[in-house]
Amino acid sequence: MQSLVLYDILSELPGNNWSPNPAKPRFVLSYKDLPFVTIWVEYSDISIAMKAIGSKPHKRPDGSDVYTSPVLIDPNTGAIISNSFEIVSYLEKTYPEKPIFPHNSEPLIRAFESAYLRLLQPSFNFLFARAAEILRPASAKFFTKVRSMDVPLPWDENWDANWALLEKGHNTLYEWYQKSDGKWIMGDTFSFADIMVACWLLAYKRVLKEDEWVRLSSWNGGKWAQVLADVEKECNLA
Ligand SMILES: N[C@@H](CCC(=O)N[C@@H](CS)C(=O)NCC(=O)O)C(=O)O
Repeated sequence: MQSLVLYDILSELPGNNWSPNPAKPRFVLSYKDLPFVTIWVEYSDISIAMKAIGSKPHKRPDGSDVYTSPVLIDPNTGAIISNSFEIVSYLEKTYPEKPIFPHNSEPLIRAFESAYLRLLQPSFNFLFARAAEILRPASAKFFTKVRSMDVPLPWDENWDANWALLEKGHNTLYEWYQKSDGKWIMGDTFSFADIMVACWLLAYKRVLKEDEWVRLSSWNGGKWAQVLADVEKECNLA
């Protein structure tokens, strides 16, 4: 089997990893024991790199084309896929061993993603502000320009109120986990829902200041540091 190729985004952090969307296929590839290599792209060069490999553009809210990371190339099938959920869905169909959508749960986990993202939304201003700090200057400038189309500047407004909303969101997520009779969202059955949560937690851990991550990961009795550690272990990334 030839190695799959994952396009991820560079940062100035040791080991690079920070972006939640490329992290999702990375965790899945690793969980499924699939061989892969990573190509690291500057945030400001994503469109150039993705156009060059023939990836399809998506649309920004203003209707303009946007090329995004992650993209996966599978040389075994010739597939070139963008969008993290479409990539993991492809991986599940093409490499069904060690399922991430057990018991036909893909539709429900797609719905879970929307509900979960709504809990995180209030934190995007400070997540974006911190992410801009760990990118190289040209990428930070580009990142600030394009992400401010989603969350208008200034990102340091309502900081404390948004932290409170993020904590409230995690209380809701905690209630969801409490309804499960195992350590995963689907009881004792591991799934992409847990990977998704871990990838966002990883982004917070990598991008936020140390004391900010300590604050977040201590909520709900330390649940969030634990979920991240458990998922990393399950995906052979610990
Ligand atoms: N929903 C998409 C989002 C992908 C996405 O927006 N990626 C960002 C980086 S995390 C990107 O490449 N942005 C480029 C731009 O906005 O110009 C996914 O899950 O893959």
